[in-house]
Amino acid sequence: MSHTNQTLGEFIIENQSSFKYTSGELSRLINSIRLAAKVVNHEVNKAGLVDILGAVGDTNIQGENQQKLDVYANEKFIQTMTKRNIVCGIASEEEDDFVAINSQDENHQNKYIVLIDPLDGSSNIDVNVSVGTIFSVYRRVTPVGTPVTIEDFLQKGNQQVAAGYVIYGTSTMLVYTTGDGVNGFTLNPAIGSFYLSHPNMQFPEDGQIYSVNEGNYIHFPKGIKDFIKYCQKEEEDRPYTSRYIGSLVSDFHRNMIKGGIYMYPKSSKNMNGKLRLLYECNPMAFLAEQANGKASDGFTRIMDIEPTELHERVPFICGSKNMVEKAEEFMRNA
Ligand code: P6P
Repeated sequence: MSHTNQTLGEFIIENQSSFKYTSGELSRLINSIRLAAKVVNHEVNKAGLVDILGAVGDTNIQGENQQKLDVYANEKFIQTMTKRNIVCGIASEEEDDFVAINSQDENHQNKYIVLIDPLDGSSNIDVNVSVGTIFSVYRRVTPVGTPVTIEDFLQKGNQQVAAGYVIYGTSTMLVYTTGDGVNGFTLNPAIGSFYLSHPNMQFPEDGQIYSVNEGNYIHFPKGIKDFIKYCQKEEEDRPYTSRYIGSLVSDFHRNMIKGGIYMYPKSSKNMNGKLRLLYECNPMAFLAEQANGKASDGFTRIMDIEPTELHERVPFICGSKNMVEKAEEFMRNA
């Protein structure tokens, strides 16, 4: 099949057999994420009209309760995945504990679990900056036929079977991997279909962009400070360009296309950094590695970190392989 104008649905069908666990359930799961992405996209794009439609907590002109968009996104993703009767449990940044999905699966036969950040960077919505949804998919490890437990969620990132993000930007894209490379699909809002626009996405091995909140510079470890000064030094292909928009999905997406590094290090203010291991760092690390990039906490591969709790945070360095390795070198030698 010609890949020009291939829809996400056609791509899933064409590539179904290449997925080693192929049984169609993962395809149906990706399809449920596709539906939720379109529903959330519609609401995110209306956000600027909230004054007309009613502020959060009010009832809008349709008489609907105006919800915070991250709460809305959380509900929509959980709802669509539940209805497809594929997952046995979901963990979310918006939920204190994991949500066991038993509604249509009273015999606990479903074998996938999903972890999501339903609307990362949602504080940017008020200033019209792109935001994103991040998702991570595993097979359960406890016996099928029993209720899902926390053990199913505390798996290392190297056990992921799929991961991806939706970026609600100048266009809305779904970018994901099932372990066979990274592909990007752009939504045509006129007809509500995603089209393969970025096949086989790859991080350039080198880049000229570094993304970090330099307002925290004085709180960073010495190795990170040394790497930032390296990026700014007038020599060879430097100084690099600093680009940081406070939205992980957007900074990651730009760096994957152009080459670059994103860092959210630990600091004296955030001893483990800010980003969550299970539903931010692991899925972005899976994508990065599948796109010839790299992701670590400065010393350890992100996907090899043993999780201990659902919402734990880790320092995060991710992007073009040579840039991540240079940052790791400064961290080792600090
Ligand atoms: P800071 C958004 O809240 C987020 O989780 C990421 O998307 C973003 O890169 C980071 O936090 C921004 O955090 O502390 O620099 O504002």
